[in-house]
Amino acid sequence: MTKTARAYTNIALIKYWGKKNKQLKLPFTNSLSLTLNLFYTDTRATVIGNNSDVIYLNEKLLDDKKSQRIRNYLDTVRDFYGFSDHFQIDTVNHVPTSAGFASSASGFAALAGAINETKQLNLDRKQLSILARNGSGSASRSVYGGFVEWIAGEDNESSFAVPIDETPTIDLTLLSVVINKQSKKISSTVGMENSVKSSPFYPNWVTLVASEIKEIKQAIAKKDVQKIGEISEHNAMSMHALTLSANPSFTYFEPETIQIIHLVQELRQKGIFAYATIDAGPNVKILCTKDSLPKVQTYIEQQLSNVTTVIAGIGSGIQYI
Ligand code: 2P0
Repeated sequence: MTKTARAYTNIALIKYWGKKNKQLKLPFTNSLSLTLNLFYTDTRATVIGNNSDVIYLNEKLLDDKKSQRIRNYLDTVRDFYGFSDHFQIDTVNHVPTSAGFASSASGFAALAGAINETKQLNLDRKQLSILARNGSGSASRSVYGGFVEWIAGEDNESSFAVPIDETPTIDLTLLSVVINKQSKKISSTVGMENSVKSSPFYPNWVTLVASEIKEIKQAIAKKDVQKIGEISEHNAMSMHALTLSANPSFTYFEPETIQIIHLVQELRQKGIFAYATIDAGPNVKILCTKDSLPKVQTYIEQQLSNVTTVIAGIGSGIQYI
């Protein structure tokens, strides 16, 4: 029986925000992430006789509209490797109730792994990262565990993730603070496109990321968690400045997002280790140490009644089970 591919989600400490090539998902800048052990996707691909793909998510058949992005991706993969098979895709997201993470990173990494397994493509992890990137940019990084850098590259073959430290022994834990609110969603794809097109600060972002990537890699090598926290928070806030400075302006922040940013600043003033990072949504992820985690969690839960928190550690790269 063909194996199932398992991939974990990742949180970018230096964000990917903007493509220089939309079709190939080539980013303007490198990005750097930490793979998490909290949220993973299991995916199995079975070759079927049909001339269309059939997609099951969490054991439910997806309709044409919901499965379109995955079916388009499978067309790309067929083109890429020159085979014509169609697949039944069985994919299951394992996530603690509403942990505040998007599923595209773990989802497309697991799907790339499943096709690699079923079609016996024998891809090495660089090729697998390239294949995952074609599904979703951030998926390129979920091929590896621990700290991972996605090299922007210039074309399909030169844009892939590389491991920095797959099993780091470092005192870092992530607290995801989930705001229980349905906010109006601007997808990452659209949000980054609008930022590239219309934020006057976009060229500065490209320059900033180049220097912050260098600095955070030095901090990772030295296990300097404070520096990692400082750079990560600054990079996240700078990414969100690109949405606010787009024309028309938009933001992923909800009132509670700002409240949590303030609480994180208050915690630091009390001498408690806490740094915030935020993706294309209202939830806040807080970098903590072993020592600060319970204090941060208690403080946030005391101050804000309408949020839930979930703890994540460091996760591993793609596995076949
Ligand atoms: C990241 N995000 O580096 C950034 C930070 C969200 C904010 O990668 O268009 O779903 O499929 O390549 O990977 C989310 O964007 O976008 C993302 P596509 P993706 O994690």
